Amino acid sequence: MKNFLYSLFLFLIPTLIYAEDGSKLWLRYQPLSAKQVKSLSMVISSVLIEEPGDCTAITELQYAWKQLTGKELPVAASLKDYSLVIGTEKSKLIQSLGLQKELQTLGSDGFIIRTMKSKGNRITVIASKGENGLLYAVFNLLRNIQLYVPSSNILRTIQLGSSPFTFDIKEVPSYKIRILNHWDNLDGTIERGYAGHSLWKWDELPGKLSPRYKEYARANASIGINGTVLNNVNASPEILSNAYLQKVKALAEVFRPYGIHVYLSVNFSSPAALGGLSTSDPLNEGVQQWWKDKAKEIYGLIPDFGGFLVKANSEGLPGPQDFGRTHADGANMLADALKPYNGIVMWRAFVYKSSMEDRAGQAYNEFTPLDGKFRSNVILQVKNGPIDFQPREPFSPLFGAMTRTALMPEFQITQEYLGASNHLVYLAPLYKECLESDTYCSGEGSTVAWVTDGKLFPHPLTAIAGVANIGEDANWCGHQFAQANWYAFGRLAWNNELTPEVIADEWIKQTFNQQKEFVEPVKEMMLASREAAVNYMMPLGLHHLFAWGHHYGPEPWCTVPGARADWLPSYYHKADTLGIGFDRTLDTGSKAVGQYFVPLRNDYNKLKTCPEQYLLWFHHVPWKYKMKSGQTLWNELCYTYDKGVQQVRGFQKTWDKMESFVDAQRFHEVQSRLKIQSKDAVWWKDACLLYFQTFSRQPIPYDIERPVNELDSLKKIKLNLLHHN
Ligand code: BDP
Repeated sequence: MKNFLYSLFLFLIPTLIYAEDGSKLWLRYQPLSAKQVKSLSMVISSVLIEEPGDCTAITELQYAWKQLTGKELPVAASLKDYSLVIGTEKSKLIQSLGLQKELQTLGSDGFIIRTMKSKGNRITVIASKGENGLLYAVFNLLRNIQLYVPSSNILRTIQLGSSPFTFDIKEVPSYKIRILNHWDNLDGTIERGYAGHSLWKWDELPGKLSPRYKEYARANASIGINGTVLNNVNASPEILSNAYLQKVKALAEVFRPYGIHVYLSVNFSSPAALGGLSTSDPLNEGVQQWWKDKAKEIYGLIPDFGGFLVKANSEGLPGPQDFGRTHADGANMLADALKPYNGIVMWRAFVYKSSMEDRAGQAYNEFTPLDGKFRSNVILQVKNGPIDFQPREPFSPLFGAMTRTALMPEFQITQEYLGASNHLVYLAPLYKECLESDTYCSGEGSTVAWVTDGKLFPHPLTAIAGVANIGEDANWCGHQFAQANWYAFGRLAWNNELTPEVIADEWIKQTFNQQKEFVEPVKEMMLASREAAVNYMMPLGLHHLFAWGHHYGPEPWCTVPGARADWLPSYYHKADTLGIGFDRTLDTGSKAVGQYFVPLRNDYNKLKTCPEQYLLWFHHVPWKYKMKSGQTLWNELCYTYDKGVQQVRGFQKTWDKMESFVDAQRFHEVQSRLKIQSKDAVWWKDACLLYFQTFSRQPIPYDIERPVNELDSLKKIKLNLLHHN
């Protein structure tokens, strides 16, 4: 009997330990070993709280400490050896440590974590100007403890710390506003959302508060996100009704202790649609007054409300041009209404008309003439590329082109064009590729990061946005690895110099485990995954080959009677018997290449100097054109698609080997999605190659895997995903 119970116990242990569904994200705080707890106590053994009242930073610290060490950190009444001292510049003790001057340089969110001596005691100080800085510091400290204590037994010298057991960290975020954009509709659906319904339970609010609201705020604060736009950019005027504002207020109250400001997407015709006015013309006084009254109402309810996000005159939405006014007229009117309360307007540059003009060049042509015409509390929100969140795009030429206007990058975290929540695609390399791109607007080194974070042009506003991939699924993001994209966006918004490697390393260790045999191969898989997706979907600069109605699978042949040309793949690939690709060159093409600064303009313009990853973005290239590899374009295309397929097979092999390192649920979830990804990669490869082969009239090189599908049957696939194009 005893033996039986013992084996039952052994059998149950793994299930008990391993019952994980991903809901804790990267905030799992796995217990440290006794040895590690001991070594940690040689650095921090009590906390001296120099912050009056409720302080979220302290609550978070105590919660995590208990998870990590099994007990709370004793609160000290006075300074002792190994005290952790936490306080803002208002604290007498912090002032007495001589940190005040330094704190002035850190802005409201920056912080210091420093080991120092005070009155003979060796202490670690966490100091900042305001409470938010303390929160970010605590999360930083906790991250460092998790990342470094387990591997070294003693706390590694962190950053500038000169001897073991010391901290010397000083951080100031790259962007002042680090914001998520939720494309959540008021009916609970999410545009391009792949993790279930919206987190926001509008029907239950404001009376009932889901516990997940607070969890959401914690997760965001832990990676430095400090703003959230709650509703879809395709905004319903209803969001500004008093009934909805009461609901927004309830959410804002949950988020406030975590330093998260709430913003709303607004519909430009709200004065008419909601207010009953006869017009929404931004130069009409009644309209201006309506927005001023609305701003007053909002700030009366939510004093720290952040401002508005606006999609106007884009994809059928109303905007100032409906009244013969400019984007600047529209944005400035809203900015004036928000100004008395320090609110801002994020005005989207994602604007293109159904016209003969190359879509890639339209936003630039629309906005650059308006440079210098926007109020100081307006910031233009620009998607990373000139088209629309494709697997790979060159950076938008608007970056660097508007030196007198604040510009913020918009990235997509949700995988609209990257396999939704079925494909494992780690997006930090995509974000980083854009941020590191040199615009050359002020000579070499004028990267998108520097153009937008205030280093090059000192705008009062700096911001960065990510379209959220969060829904009500237990694991928040649909795919366990999609959590890494939320994490990576936050970390890069905080520090745009971090590398995808470092971020992946942090995420894996906190989300799964620290074992090298697990961390290294999984990291390698993540780092290769974005390029793999480009390879099996749209290599060599191809873009927008997606199926009509949803953006999941391939449909390069797609035709829809009466559809806008620029919503069809053939507009982008332009395949014919001569070659493939969009000619955007100066002499024979759309001239969009001329929107880039020299030397990019020249490099992109010439076939020989155009980077091959953008080749078919800028050029219509003959099938037999010789690539750098020596292969013809057609063969290179085939090899690259095949490479993408093989890479995903490789990810499957990597992951299958990891079974013993991961809890069963998360292991199987990822495993089954990799199977789908593998099949989808073949689907993409076969669809694109078999279709383009009807133009190239060349064989698929015989040394690669043969197609397993018939073009005719691929053409019949219709997925039942309801979305407009
Ligand atoms: C496209 C999406 C569409 C969005 C639009 C936007 O397909 O659902 O409304 O972008 O960003 O990527 O406004």
